[in-house]
Amino acid sequence: MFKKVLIANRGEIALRIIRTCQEMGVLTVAVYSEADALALHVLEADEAVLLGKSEPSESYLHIDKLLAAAKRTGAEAVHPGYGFLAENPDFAEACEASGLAFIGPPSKVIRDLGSKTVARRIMTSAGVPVIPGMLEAATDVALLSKEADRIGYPVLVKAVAGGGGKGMRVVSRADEFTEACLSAGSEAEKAFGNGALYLEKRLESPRHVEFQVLADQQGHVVHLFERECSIQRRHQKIIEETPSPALNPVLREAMGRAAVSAAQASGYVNAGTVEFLLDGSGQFYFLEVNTRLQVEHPITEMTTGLDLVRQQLQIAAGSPLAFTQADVVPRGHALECRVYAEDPENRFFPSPGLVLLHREPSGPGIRNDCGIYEGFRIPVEYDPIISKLVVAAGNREAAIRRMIRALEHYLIAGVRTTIPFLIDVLESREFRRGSTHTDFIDRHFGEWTQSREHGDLARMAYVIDELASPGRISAAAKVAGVPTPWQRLGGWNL
Ligand code: MV4
Repeated sequence: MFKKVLIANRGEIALRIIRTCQEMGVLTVAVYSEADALALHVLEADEAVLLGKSEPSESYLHIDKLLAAAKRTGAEAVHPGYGFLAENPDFAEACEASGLAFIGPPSKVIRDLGSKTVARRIMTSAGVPVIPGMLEAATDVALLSKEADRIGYPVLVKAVAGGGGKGMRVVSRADEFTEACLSAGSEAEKAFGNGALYLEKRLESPRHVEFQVLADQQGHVVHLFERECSIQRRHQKIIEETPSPALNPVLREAMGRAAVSAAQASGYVNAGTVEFLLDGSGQFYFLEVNTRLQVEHPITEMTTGLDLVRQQLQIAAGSPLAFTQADVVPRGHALECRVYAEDPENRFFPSPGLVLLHREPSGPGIRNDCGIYEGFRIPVEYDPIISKLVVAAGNREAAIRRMIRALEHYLIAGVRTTIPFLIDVLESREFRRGSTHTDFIDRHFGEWTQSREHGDLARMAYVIDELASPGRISAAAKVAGVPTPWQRLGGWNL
């Protein structure tokens, strides 16, 4: 095993990686920008190296500075986390070239799968169903237009270098096609330095279901079942869960096999995620492969009992997987809510700033992956994530109740948070029914304003009570004239 690992990231994911390293007896090197001098990942790592100014380009995205930090501290491996350079093939290649183990797939695999058309060709050859559409990139609008007629409207114009919705346009009619290609192409050129496009048939109101895979250097591949990620807003996931309420055992088996085939066909190594779209008729289609550890990986850890970061380190160090597919038996149900310093009443506008009070929920089946602390100033320069609140319970309904209870007991003052919004979504009839589609938030929560029960006034009453007499929310509920969380839930029998 590596003696020392550099973590090329910040916040909750850097801390998450440090914790596993500590359990494995691996020394850690944190890197940080001027804005993060007092961040938890810096305080918790064995060593920390200042990269430079707060702009990502001067710090967490600066490849040469990261390599120099690894060299200076004698780190043998680099974990990129998610975001920043995690899926940048040039970074992985630079690590490989300087003798550092990149804790992720080989740079060639990142590059192949980063091109959506290359990925679609690989999956087509492997017999993995792909959404009807093009297999070659194009820039010529006349050619693209001919393809659109062949595929049939509505079509989606997508960026070859894209992913996550950037450079993507829905086109319903031929007379809107040219305009959509021009704007998608220039957006893609700006975002990725590559304006090439391709087309897919547009699926209507699909679900997003992704499979976690692990592949070792010896060629073994297993999947760790799925995550349902349909509850999104502008391509930002908000709530994730496993198992997906949309799958039955037969479909799960077929999609799991397809995910393993996808990994094998691309020469995958390390942890990855195969994304699928699922249509109303139960047909699934390959969407893309995320070649990183994902934000939502903890729900898979909760139901499988595996530590994905430990698996990643062992694979990168050359160990074969210590289990087979038959050994992976998921149990119960897990949910993740992304708690952000954002104002859900003002189009989720970032609300960074000083955290005046931070009391985390605890109890059976609760995990909070958090990168901040009371007194920390959430910087304006980065994603304003506070934490990922994760719960596990015996079944979906018990997990939802546990999550609502945990969110009610998560007290934060000083910044606006998404907590009141999350509670309303979890309490909604549509979510309870498991009717999770990619247009769920637009359809049911497009115009959200805080409710009396979960709004800032009720929550602030809890905060005041917590300060006066820690641990007692019920008195505060009385003051605010609202029922306590447990009164509304009506008990939680598991
Ligand atoms: C689609 C689609 C419908 N049909 N492709 C959005 C992000 C990008 N990775 C792919 N996306 C979509 N591709 C076809 N052919 C609908 C979406 C989509 C979506 C996908 C997953 C999760 C949330 C989404 C929200 C809106 C649209």
